[in-house]
Amino acid sequence: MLERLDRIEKEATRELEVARDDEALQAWKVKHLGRSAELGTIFDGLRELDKDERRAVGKRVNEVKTSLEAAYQARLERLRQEGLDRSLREERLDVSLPGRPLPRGRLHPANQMLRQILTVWSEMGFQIYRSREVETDDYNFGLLNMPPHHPARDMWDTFFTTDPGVVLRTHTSPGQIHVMRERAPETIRVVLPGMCYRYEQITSRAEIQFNQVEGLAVGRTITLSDLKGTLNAFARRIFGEQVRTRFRADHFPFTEPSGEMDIECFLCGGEGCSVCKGTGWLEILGCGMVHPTVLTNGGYDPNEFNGFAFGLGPERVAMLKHRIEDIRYFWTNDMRFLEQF
Ligand code: FA5
Repeated sequence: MLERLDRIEKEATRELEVARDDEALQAWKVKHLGRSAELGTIFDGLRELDKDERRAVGKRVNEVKTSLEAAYQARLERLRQEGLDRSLREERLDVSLPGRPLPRGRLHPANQMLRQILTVWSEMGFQIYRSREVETDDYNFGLLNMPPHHPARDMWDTFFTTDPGVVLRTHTSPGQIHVMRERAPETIRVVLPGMCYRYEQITSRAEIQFNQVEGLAVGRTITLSDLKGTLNAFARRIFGEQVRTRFRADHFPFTEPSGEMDIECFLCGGEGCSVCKGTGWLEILGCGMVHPTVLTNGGYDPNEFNGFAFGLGPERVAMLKHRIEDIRYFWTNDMRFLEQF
């Protein structure tokens, strides 16, 4: 019996040495130290032995069991240590490596410009007012002094919808009527930003979708000088104190008199180049004194009230400020362009 115990100890020890993972170790434990292990059977059979033999074998069974348990613990510890060493060796972490940069989203350059422009106007006391992008024909044209079939409607190539009388706004000017009808007879000082749509030939300076910022001031003593002074103050805040501007007479049915404001060309410094088509100036906005008919349509008595209005293109302003040569970059989603802002 004692030899059998020696054999069990020897075999179990040998098997333990080749157990290389948790699974094998577990199987070994069940086989040699579990309920139906050979060692247990000997233990159960002790009572059938005579007294002296029972003492000797019992002692030896306990010794073997204790030694196997100790060997199991040692092996378990060793395997854990080996696993730890291996993972430290193979999955080594270089804490001095620079981290991987997480790409951060940012504002689109058109929105950055729009926000900058709106900040300037709000600092100058203009309230920001939102207005709809889908308009009725009446708001986009009729109430702005362009009744049906008026030839001036052709100044804007319009996207019509399948609903008769509903269009995508071609400019932010219909917002003037919304504000006036909401505020009359109070005085007004607002800007209305937003997207406009025109069925136009796309070129380096014209898109079919672009932002505008409309401005409207209504009061009792507003003059053309107020309009010019306000727009010049705006230009200085956006382009710097040195900026040169000029006003040209123009025609819009909803203002009288009407004009356009140009900024001196950034590329040639006013000498004339391909960007400014040789003129030395770049147009950024249309403006004028609000037409009496428009004031009336907005709910104001033109004998008592007057006002000025303007509509500027933020993308055109951004092109000037950042020397962007082609407006199409704004909406082609080219990351090489967008990441520069
Ligand atoms: C108008 O849209 C008038 N509603 C502006 C106005 C408002 C005049 C109030 C008087 C009183 P115009 O079509 O010129 O005018 O456009 C105004 C500005 O929008 C232009 O100066 C330009 O900066 C911008 N803009 C016009 N068309 C485009 C286009 N296709 N792509 C990009 N920007 C444009």
